[in-house]
Amino acid sequence: MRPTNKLLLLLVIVTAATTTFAGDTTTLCVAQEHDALLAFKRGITSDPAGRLASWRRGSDCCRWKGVVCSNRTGHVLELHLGMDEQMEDDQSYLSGQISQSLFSLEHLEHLDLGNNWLEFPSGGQTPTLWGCRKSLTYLNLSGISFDDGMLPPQLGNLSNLQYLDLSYTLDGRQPEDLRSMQPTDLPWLTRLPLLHHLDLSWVNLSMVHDWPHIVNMIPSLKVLYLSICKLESANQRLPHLNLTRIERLDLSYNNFDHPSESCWFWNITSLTYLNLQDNLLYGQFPRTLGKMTSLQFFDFSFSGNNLMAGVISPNLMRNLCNLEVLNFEYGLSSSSMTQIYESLPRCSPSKLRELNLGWNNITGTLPAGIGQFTSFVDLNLCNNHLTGLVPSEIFMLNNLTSLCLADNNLTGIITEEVFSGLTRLKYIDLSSNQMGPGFPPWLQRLAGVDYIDMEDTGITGQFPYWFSAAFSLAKKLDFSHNQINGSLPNNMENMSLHHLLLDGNQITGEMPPLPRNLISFSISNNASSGHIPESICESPQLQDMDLGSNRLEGEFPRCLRMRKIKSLILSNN
Ligand SMILES: *[C@@H]1O[C@H](CO)[C@@H](O)[C@H](O)[C@H]1NC(C)=O
Ligand SMILES: *[C@@H]1O[C@H](CO)[C@@H](O)[C@H](O)[C@H]1NC(C)=O
Ligand SMILES: *[C@@H]1O[C@H](CO)[C@@H](O)[C@H](O)[C@H]1NC(C)=O
Ligand SMILES: *[C@@H]1O[C@H](CO)[C@@H](O)[C@H](O)[C@H]1NC(C)=O
Ligand SMILES: *[C@@H]1O[C@H](CO)[C@@H](O)[C@H](O)[C@H]1NC(C)=O
Ligand SMILES: *[C@@H]1O[C@H](CO)[C@@H](O)[C@H](O)[C@H]1NC(C)=O
Ligand SMILES: *[C@@H]1O[C@H](CO)[C@@H](O)[C@H](O)[C@H]1NC(C)=O
Ligand SMILES: *[C@@H]1O[C@H](CO)[C@@H](O)[C@H](O)[C@H]1NC(C)=O
Ligand SMILES: *[C@@H]1O[C@H](CO)[C@@H](O)[C@H](O)[C@H]1NC(C)=O
Ligand SMILES: *[C@@H]1O[C@H](CO)[C@@H](O)[C@H](O)[C@H]1NC(C)=O
Ligand SMILES: *[C@@H]1O[C@H](CO)[C@@H](O)[C@H](O)[C@H]1NC(C)=O
Ligand SMILES: CC(=O)N[C@H]1CO[C@H](CO)[C@@H](O)[C@@H]1O
Repeated sequence: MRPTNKLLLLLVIVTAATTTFAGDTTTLCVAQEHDALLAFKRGITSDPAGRLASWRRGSDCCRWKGVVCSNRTGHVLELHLGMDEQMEDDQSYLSGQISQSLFSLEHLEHLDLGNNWLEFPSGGQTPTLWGCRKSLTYLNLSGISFDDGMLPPQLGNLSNLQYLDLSYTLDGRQPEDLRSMQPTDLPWLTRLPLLHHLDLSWVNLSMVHDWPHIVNMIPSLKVLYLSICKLESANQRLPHLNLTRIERLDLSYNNFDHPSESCWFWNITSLTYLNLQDNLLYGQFPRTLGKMTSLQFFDFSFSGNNLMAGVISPNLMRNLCNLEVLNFEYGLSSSSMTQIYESLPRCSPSKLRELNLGWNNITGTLPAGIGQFTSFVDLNLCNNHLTGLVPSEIFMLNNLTSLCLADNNLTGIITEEVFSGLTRLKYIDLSSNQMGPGFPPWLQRLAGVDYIDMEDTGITGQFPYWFSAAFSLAKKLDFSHNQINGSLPNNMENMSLHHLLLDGNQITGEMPPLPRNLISFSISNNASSGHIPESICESPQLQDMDLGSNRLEGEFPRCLRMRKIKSLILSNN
């Protein structure tokens, strides 16, 4: 070979590997990859936000938006084209077909196309020989549609994959006939030995009966999201559990309809997150739940069928010292407060922030010991059959921001002791209990609360003199359906209130100036009298006002400033 030829050959190789583009000496974009990316761009039929505007022929593709190259070799390593939550407006979706060219990028490690309106090449066109099959570690196709209604088994060739997000890919978009002909099959998943994050949420897996066996053959899994997958059961028997590293398991919104005790996953002590919301599981929880000491989040809400839901055995969760969130809303068969209370974690310090026991027909009284759960931020006991007095220890919950005791048969709060607590409370709902007669004096101590719901709590008598001052910072007050009489306080105008609800009381007298920032005000079914005052024009934000069924007379004042009004009820009967 003559020297000149050799030189020529060398030149060709150099050109192919590191072609640089005119005018820029620091760029490294590889020509083939530049072309592959442009081929992808050609498949995009709509890009209203111009997210690919910088992708121009002849320019350095390493500087294109969303493209990350290796500083050393100039190869494209990452493509960030997913829609993250900040961008979530209809204008920024890419739509079109995903070009096969993308999969020829041999060094691509990270491919994120999540949440765009893109279609994956269908059927025979699905690339088999993925150029990136050795390099890809992260693949996000969330929300992409697979035309033929099937996850391509070729994905099993991506042997270095660690993150795989295929959520919402088969979101009911499969044509009916294909759906029944080609049930989504999963064995290819077991060819991904490094996978630790798998999200198949909202993929119809109703035909994949052996799903626990398949996932059990991916021992590397740390995160498994199978929410809304139409899974029929979770009571398969696994001879041996390989998932010893799994931390997060989301099986919410499936159709498990068997005793919860028979589920296969209770032995996994590495779990920190377990979501079983919205299934039909029922019966006793197994003792092994009590050994899941890493658990931080457990959601069993909206479980069970009409007859049976979860049953907590005594002391069950006592040692779950890492629990932060426990949600049993609509999830327990009628049980007693004592029984549940006894089974809560007893740890020092306690980490339990959120306890939701709403809508469970729980009977009994609130134990004084509740005051030791000083870590509570959100406590929900709404819609149960609790009776008796709320113990004064509730005021020891200094971190509490939200408290719901609505719709029980509670008869008041013990407040003899001096207390300084509930300083962070923002939301309190005591509606449909018996908190009267008389305005409960402890309400004065809820100075920082935004939302106070005291509807239907048996309050009688007049508004106390401290009303406006005590609630000066509140945004919403609901005192409707009580027996409050006398006239409205006449020093309300500087209150911060946005919503004031006083329907169905026995309020009399003329209407004083209202809080200036009011958005909604209702005082229907009372006995307010006189003219509607001009001062109402000083609340320019008013949108909804119900003054119906009172004894008001005259015309509504002509307000130039009240432009936002949407609904105004004045009828007197
Ligand atoms: C490439 O270099 C830039 C700036 O010099 C640096 O911020 C970036 O992290 C480097 N990227 C890689 C993949 O090394
Ligand atoms: C995939 O992309 C979606 C949308 O941007 C995002 O919400 C999700 O967290 C991503 N998945 C992974 C595993 O990073
Ligand atoms: C990729 O996967 C498909 C389907 O599983 C298979 O037929 C094909 O041989 C695989 N190709 C390579 C290169 O592994
Ligand atoms: C889920 O798949 C099954 C079996 O292919 C089918 O009968 C069912 O209609 C599908 N459900 C939805 C909501 O697509
Ligand atoms: C996982 O456990 C099963 C038994 O359930 C066993 O047959 C299989 O070989 C294990 N797989 C891996 C990858 O460890
Ligand atoms: C779970 O643990 C129990 C008791 O330790 C044992 O009998 C059962 O076989 C275990 N199940 C699995 C799937 O490992
Ligand atoms: C609570 O009781 C009502 C009426 O008895 C019943 O309809 C409802 O299903 C019960 N709820 C739970 C969670 O058991
Ligand atoms: C209360 O909240 C603060 C800050 O959020 C936290 O540092 C503190 O540990 C909490 N107290 C308890 C008893 O959990
Ligand atoms: C409260 O008690 C009354 C009478 O004892 C009963 O009729 C009602 O159903 C109870 N309400 C709740 C929410 O438990
Ligand atoms: C208001 O109600 C209280 C308690 O029911 C009653 O004692 C008082 O006489 C009533 N006052 C008026 C003005 O109706
Ligand atoms: C409301 O604020 C204004 C201006 O600061 C003040 O003049 C007025 O006295 C206040 N009204 C009441 C009832 O505190
Ligand atoms: C004085 C008066 O008319 N009060 C009525 C206010 O509304 C409640 C509830 O509808 C009625 O019971 C009162 O009679």
